[in-house]
Amino acid sequence: MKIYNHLLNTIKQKGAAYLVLLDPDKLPEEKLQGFINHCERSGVDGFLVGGSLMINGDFESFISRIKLFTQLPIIIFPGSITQVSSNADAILFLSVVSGRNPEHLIGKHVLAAPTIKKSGIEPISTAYILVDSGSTTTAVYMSGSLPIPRNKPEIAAATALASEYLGMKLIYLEAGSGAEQSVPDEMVKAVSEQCTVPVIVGGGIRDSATARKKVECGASIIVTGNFFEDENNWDMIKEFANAVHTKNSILV
Ligand code: 1GP
Repeated sequence: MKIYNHLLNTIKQKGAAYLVLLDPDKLPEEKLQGFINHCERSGVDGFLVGGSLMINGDFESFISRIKLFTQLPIIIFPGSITQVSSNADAILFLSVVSGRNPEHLIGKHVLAAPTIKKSGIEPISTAYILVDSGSTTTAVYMSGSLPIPRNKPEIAAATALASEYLGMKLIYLEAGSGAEQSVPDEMVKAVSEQCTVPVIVGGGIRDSATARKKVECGASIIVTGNFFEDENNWDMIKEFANAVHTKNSILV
């Protein structure tokens, strides 16, 4: 539980943790080192790595390259069962608990578990809750499941609580990468009030004030991906990190 405990400590010390998503299909190889250096200097707490399709290159070498450039935790955020690498530190062992598709609740897990064990990386059991964000996101489409309606925070809260009772260590509220709307504040609040395990919020977060607001509503980990695929935005990573780190923030 090294990485999980590291996340818990970071949350305790900083108020919340800030993770940046690296998608092999969206981040060109030549920009990888520069982006990672930028994130490290700006106070990012770790990287999630994964993608829905993996059209470009191979996952293993992408992870190896990231490892060359950073000491920060590298946590796989798998888009499929092929996204496992011993070069990462941990993997979010995601179950799409918002849906009722058995393949994404347990089926894929049976196939992936032996490979994860062999790789030696730390699996972190995570309840993956897809939330409607105004249009069909890749995550909703690929999982073949319905997201939780935006105006039903009580369903999200009950789903999260059931997941915690089942032993899951993290709750991931996901609006979907590039979502039009982020997870509603009321839903973040309702879920955070029900659960004692950390709540991750991601999808459609494009400004630091929104990131801060999610933390104020109870989120313990904020994830951004899309917004920093544009190099012109890299100077704002620090602003995001400071907004998330409520305990030691010097807001810029
Ligand atoms: C996706 O939550 C992450 O799984 C990040 O979403 O790319 O919209 O920031 P964005």
